[in-house]
Amino acid sequence: MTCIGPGNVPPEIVEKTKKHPCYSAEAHHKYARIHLPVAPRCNIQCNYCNRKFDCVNESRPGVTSEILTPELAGIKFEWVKEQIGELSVVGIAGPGDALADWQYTKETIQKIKAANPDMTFCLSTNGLLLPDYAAEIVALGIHHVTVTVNTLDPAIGAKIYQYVSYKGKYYYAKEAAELLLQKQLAGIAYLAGQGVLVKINIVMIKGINDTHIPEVVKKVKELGAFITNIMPLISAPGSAFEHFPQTSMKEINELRNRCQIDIQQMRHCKQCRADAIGLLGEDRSNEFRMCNRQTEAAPLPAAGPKKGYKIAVTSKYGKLVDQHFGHATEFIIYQGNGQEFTLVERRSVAKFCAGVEECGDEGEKRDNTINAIHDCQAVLTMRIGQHAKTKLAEQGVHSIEYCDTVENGLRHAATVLVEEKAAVLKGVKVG
Ligand code: CLF
Ligand code: SF4
Repeated sequence: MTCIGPGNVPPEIVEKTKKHPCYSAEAHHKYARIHLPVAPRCNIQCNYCNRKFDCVNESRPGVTSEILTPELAGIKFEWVKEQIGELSVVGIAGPGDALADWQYTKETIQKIKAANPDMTFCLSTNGLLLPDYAAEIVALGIHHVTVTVNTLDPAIGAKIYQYVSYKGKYYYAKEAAELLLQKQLAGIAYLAGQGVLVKINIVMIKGINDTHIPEVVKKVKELGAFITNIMPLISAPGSAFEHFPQTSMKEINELRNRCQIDIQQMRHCKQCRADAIGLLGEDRSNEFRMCNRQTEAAPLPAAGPKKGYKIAVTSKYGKLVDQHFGHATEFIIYQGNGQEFTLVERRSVAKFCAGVEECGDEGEKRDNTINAIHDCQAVLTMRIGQHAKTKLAEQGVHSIEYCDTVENGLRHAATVLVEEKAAVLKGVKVG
């Protein structure tokens, strides 16, 4: 096998990199990226992370993101592409780990790439699952991958990582750090050897890994990494490192200068959100919240059964279907014939999902939530975990994921129910 290293990058990847705002300092004023938050789960626990917030390895803590299905991500991408002409990169940066939710990450990229082959695709990961998915990453045509490597020393790693969860087993202390490191190094070497431009993020944590970072830089260079991005620690509120001192930019820059002799240094990282949009220094994610999208009225469905449909909706303020099933503290119950609906009731429930990574977990609260809507034909929600979906289906309740106005959502749900009924009459299974 011919190895492709940073010195002999194929010309088409060089061209793409010139338009990548993170990989090229010149590009960051001219080209925009969109992060699509389709990967909520994570398989490790960093001590500077609190899962209520985005992944700190690639994004700023303290801001939660909307979470999208691959389908909604595709819709969002098209919307943003129409508005931002300089959009050149689609990145998956959590809010958890892009590979912990590889199926969603992959589906999102496949979908968008099929219609936009010139777009550059990018992902960021803690690296634990890299050896498992690196071949698929290469096959998918992803040429830019970021891996966060904070240490080469398992004793230091034991201070940074609370646990690592791999193939159903939890690892702790040095054993966890050793496993993570082994996977990171193998994955980086493989990707670099396949011509992928690997960026290494390193979180500088004073008193933990700061003096050791030059060794990390040398090692990843040896493995074929393209660039390193030494970032200041910004601990998430509620994390184990919450009260650790924040590293100053002076200290970061001194370290970058020291490491520059080994490998090029990224100096313009904005530690952006997992749903960031636009130029690096000019986040426009607020303009592009899915639930602010102006949409046309959905087509009227055929009239439903005489006694009508009962549909439970999860919504933050009652206007939009903008809440995750597990985050709902009440269901708004609508009843109608499919063409007209009336709000008939509000049912309170206990929220069962404490953080994005726990969605779909077992729990008494979730069962109570499911029982609360057992008499409805459908639940209309922004997103729902597979387990809850299955449990609802056992009770005859359809889970319909949607993100738009409640009015359009009810029409959409009625259409789905009508089609489902027609399909059942024909003996066809829908979905
Ligand atoms: Fe996003 Fe990361 Fe790709 Fe860039 S961000 S997945 S490489 S497209 Fe960029 Fe943002 Fe810094 Fe990341 S400024 S946090 S380095
Ligand atoms: Fe949090 Fe990211 Fe670390 Fe996972 S990899 S624990 S999401 S900082």
